Amino acid sequence: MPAKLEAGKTAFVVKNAGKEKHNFRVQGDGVDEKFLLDVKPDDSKVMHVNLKPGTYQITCPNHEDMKRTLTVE
Ligand SMILES: [Cu+2]
Repeated sequence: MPAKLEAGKTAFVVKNAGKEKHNFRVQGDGVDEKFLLDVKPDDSKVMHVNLKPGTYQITCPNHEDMKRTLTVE
């Protein structure tokens, strides 16, 4: 996924190409979204969010080492 995005409505298409269940959490600036159910291997889900300019943390709640910082401009 990109490290930077334009502010506004965004759709994250989250594809699980691994062998374990993953989730996708976006946190920051009043936003805290994740999938109700994990994304299974070989499955994909779409998350629609409206992001204001700021810094967001992207994490997988199932795996502590999976994190990214997203900058929205
Ligand atoms: Cu994970």
